Amino acid sequence: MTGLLVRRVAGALGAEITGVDLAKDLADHAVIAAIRSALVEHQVVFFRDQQLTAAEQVRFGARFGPLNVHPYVSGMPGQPEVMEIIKEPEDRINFGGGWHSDMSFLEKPAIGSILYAVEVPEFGGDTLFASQAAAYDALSPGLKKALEGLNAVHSASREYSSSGHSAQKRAGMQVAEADGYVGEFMHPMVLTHPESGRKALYVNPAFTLRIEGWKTTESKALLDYLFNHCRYEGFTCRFTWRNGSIAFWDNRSVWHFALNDYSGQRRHMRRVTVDPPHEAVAQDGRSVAAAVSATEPASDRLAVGAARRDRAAGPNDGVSRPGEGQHV
Ligand SMILES: O=C(O)CCC(=O)C(=O)O
Ligand SMILES: [Fe+2]
Repeated sequence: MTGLLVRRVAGALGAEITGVDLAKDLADHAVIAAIRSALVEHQVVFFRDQQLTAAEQVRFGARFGPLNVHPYVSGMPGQPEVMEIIKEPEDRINFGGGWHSDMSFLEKPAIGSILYAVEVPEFGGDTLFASQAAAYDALSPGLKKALEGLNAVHSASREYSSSGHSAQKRAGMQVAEADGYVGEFMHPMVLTHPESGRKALYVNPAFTLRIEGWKTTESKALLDYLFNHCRYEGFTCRFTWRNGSIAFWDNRSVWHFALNDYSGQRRHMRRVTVDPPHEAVAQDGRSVAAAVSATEPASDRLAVGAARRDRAAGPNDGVSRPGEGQHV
């Protein structure tokens, strides 16, 4: 037992975790394993009343994998992996104000994002999350089959262009415009989660440009259908921030959307972003499968498996019922 309590907040995704102080050095792998396991199961997990310095947030994030340095958004001085997401009262456009999954425009997209609320507006500024695993599950067997094996092309070119939302000038943030060719990367339209085995749709309106090998018009028709399907209210949950709240989401199966309904007020968040494990490269240059990141002790992985087995076998049958949390 780790003392953690995991309580679901909505039908499709989302759980709040209590009983942990994330500012502590969680050298206790069982706690990290339990958080990782809750994240895999619930796709986004929330924490309240935390007090984290940027360095403590980095230490916590690094327990889940190497941290990403954003190619366009400047990090904090001396801490490039910490992004400050700030909307000043005079700013009109917020950051992340459309459905997306973070960093799908990279060759190796980030697996998780950990967002900490430093200062929230008096009202508004909630974040919406949508389960792309639930969106996939709800498709017909016919469309699921049709999507199998299809790849989509993702790029930062639209969103970070001079007219794109992400690259708009904001008083409190430095965001570079994608200049010239920024790369296009293909990802499967259906991702199988490496830890849960669950399938999820992996396309998003911000960064997915087209379906590989399809005409633009064909591509647009299917992507528009999917984008509309994927944001169905029944696949979502909504998080109302307080100072000290944290959301940790799995970009492989979750879209999110930062609401921009607090004009004239300030909102200040801090994010660290978890990359997939770096691939170890053997002496002959081939990549070594099942690479374990430098920041993730091998025992973490074993502990995750063990935590899952314990849950399945223990007095808790793993099924949470309304009003009941799961002690893990
Ligand atoms: O500010 C938010 O609620 C989310 C912004 C966003 O898209 C992100 O941090 O990835
Ligand atoms: Fe985002």
